[in-house]
Amino acid sequence: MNQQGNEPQLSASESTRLKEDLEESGYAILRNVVPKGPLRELNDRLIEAYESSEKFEGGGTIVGHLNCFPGESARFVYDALHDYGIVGAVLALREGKSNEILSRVNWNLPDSSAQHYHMDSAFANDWIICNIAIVDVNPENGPMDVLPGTHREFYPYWRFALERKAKLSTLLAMEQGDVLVRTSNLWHRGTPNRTKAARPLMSLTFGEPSAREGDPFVLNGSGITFYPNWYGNATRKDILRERIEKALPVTRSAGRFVKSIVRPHGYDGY
Ligand SMILES: O=C(O)CCC(=O)C(=O)O
Ligand SMILES: [Fe+2]
Repeated sequence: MNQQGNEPQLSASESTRLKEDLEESGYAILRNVVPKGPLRELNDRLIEAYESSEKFEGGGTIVGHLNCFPGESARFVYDALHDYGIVGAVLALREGKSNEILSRVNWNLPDSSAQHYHMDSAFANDWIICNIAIVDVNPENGPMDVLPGTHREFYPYWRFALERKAKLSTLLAMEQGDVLVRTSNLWHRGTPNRTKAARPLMSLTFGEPSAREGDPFVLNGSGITFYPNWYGNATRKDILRERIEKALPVTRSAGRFVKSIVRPHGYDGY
């Protein structure tokens, strides 16, 4: 991607608000950035691709959260963020750091469960995520739940739990075309989708370590590919684990709690 030269910029007031909100809360929402018509078409394409894709067992299908590379069909979203000045603002915030881009969609299936709260990164190696609402996101179809301010210091899981950080729970309603800009150090989770339609939420990440140089919209071919979110699906054990955690989410939190004490990872994410 061409990230050099004079990028379009946000207005001075939007730029100040973005910086302040990111610092204070760990996220900011910019409204009505991406045009709705092309987003509707993108959603239609995603639905079509999902219906015709080969289904796998486990790999997030039990808890109801999948990932997807949207390929070429999502390039216009990057262009809209670029033209609005969001790309320029993110690059300015990350001056001197790596800014390779990854483009994905979080595909929250009907009847999904809540994810566990997590950060997307290791604390010391943060990046920026722009989440774009491909459809309206409301309390029914699985809004993202964020815990404002939790990006400011590192919480090992035992502290996260004992200090009851989950009380900060804030469900982010978004309209189609809105953009959530957040730091990867902000604790958050996906929530249950109680509707009959999947809820797609796009993400463009800047500086994620697994991102490779080159065009993020031709990654894995330029088509649409669905793949597992967190849970593996290589073995029966992976699938069993996902079933158990769906039925009894406390098994995961208890495991994380103990692990964060006996085997602290320092600044690791998840
Ligand atoms: O789909 C969402 O709302 C959030 C998903 C997420 O945070 C993740 O998979 O890391
Ligand atoms: Fe996440």
